[in-house]
Amino acid sequence: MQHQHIVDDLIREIHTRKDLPEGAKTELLRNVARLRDTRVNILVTGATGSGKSSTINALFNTQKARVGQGVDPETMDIVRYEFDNIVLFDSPGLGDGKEADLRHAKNITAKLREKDADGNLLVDLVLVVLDGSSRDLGTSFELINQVIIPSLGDDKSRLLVAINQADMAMKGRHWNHGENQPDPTLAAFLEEKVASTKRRIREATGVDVEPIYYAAGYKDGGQVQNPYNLAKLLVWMLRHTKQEKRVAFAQDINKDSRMWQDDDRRADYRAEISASLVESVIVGATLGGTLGTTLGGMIGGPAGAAVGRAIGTVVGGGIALVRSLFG
Ligand SMILES: Nc1nc2c(ncn2[C@@H]2O[C@H](COP(=O)(O)OP(=O)(O)OP(=O)(O)O)[C@@H](O)[C@H]2O)c(=O)[nH]1
Ligand SMILES: [Mg+2]
Repeated sequence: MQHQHIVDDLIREIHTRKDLPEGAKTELLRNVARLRDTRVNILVTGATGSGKSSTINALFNTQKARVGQGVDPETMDIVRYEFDNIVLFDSPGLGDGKEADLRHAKNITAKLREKDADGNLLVDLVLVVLDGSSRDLGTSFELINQVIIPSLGDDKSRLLVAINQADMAMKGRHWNHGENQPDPTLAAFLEEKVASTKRRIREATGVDVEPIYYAAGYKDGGQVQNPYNLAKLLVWMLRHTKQEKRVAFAQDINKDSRMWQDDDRRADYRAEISASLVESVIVGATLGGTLGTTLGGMIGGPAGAAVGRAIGTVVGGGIALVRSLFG
């Protein structure tokens, strides 16, 4: 399928710059072209009905998801969605009966231990979606504490735990539909859910996670509820992804601004997303700041500073869409 890639915008932008020396242009173009191949692999798991599909649809540009959709050959239960730069594995959690649970646990363990062609762990991030409307999250803690955490290896930072359906946590009460946010009673209830989730994982495994709550939202006939705290979820996902790989999100995230509007306002999540994506592109374009010969020779002097500024503007222009979405 032919469609616009942010790398194409960047390349066009670099070509039109008059203030960049030819050598620098060549080098930037070569580095930027490589960004097209950046892959971030995300495993999404959680109980049936927790909202895995809704979360995927809200976060990403789902018309593309259908294109690459297929069943993972090794694991019949894990559905694979391929976007341009993000690859998603959608796996059932536990709670489907003893036999199915064993199979799911095996599949998840294998996926988390899988290595890519370079010998690195394939899965960059595992997002566990908890159903915030459920009073008994025991099965999800079993999944996290007994299946996922033991399969992560030494680096536990791949794990992200998020409580979905925040709007339904008190059976739909205390949700302010006009403002699309919880009222103070529900917010306090959700905070307690976050704290107890953190506690239950730490007590069982010694691992510290920073859970968040959000709502993926829904469309139900004429009824539409936009997501809540989805930008916060994306911030958390970006923080858990290696900086040089974050650029993958710039290409594939949902470009509908309504998805990113409503959140708890405890931080400027959209500004962080924008800065994080721009930074990631700059790091990629300049090869992690180490730079190649041409650019490297210029950095340090006044010419280097000018090139540095130019790169900033090139990237800013090249991912204008991201900046217009997130400010
Ligand atoms: N009110 C509300 N409903 C939600 C939210 N997220 C998902 N839902 C609803 O919850 C139901 C299940 O959502 P899915 O996204 O299909 O859940 P899933 O985890 O993919 O489920 P399986 O694929 O069956 O394992 C659907 O009816 C969604 O519309 C939310 O944030 N708020
Ligand atoms: Mg689903």
